[in-house]
Amino acid sequence: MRIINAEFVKSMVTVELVETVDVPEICFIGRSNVGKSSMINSLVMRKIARTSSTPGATKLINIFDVSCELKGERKSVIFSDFPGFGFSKVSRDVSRNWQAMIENYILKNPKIRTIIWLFDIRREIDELDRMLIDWLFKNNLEFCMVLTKCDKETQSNIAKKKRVFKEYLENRQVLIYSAKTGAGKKELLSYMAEAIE
Ligand SMILES: Nc1nc2c(ncn2[C@@H]2O[C@H](COP(=O)(O)OP(=O)(O)O)[C@@H](O)[C@H]2O)c(=O)[nH]1
Ligand SMILES: [Mg+2]
Repeated sequence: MRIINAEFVKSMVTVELVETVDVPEICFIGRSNVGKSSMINSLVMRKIARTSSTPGATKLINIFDVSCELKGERKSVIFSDFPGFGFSKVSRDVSRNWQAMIENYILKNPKIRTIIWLFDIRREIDELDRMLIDWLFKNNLEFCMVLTKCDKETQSNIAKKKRVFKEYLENRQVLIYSAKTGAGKKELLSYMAEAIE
């Protein structure tokens, strides 16, 4: 899959769904500051998503229309950049709202082909992550864990962490990514191509 162009469409608060018919969608979720916006920018090779070193900056779902070439054909895909969850400064209520928002949005949107779950490679899985994993499994949602900022780890640590997380996720695929070096981009694009085919 090759990305040709990408445009920002809109920001949404909640249940309002993207009205475009028959366009497959890929969601990007994960903690604040994990690198969601940076990943989108690096995938589309344009600065369309706002990045920030201040955690919790994105409070809306940002929708991008991405056009790509897949097996010689031009296709449209929606990328949706979700607000981060689990930031310690947000109150319990905000966390609950976030949960209600993604639950609503994801469960009511049949066009979603997969969820890219970004996870900072330097972190460990905590209770909030476990809740997310349970929710993904319980609802039979297609997802892929992507270990971000892998430029911050040694090759041997990367391999070790990939193995541990993979085992934890009942042998699902775990990918790595660096928006800084482009590591893992090819593999992530192939995974996404498979998901939208
Ligand atoms: N070293 C490194 N830093 C990154 C990477 N991706 C994002 N960052 C940094 O992490 C911070 C948060 O990134 P951002 O994309 O805004 O995260 P978001 O809140 O998940 O959208 C920014 O300071 C980025 O420059 C990466 O792959 N490697
Ligand atoms: Mg962001």
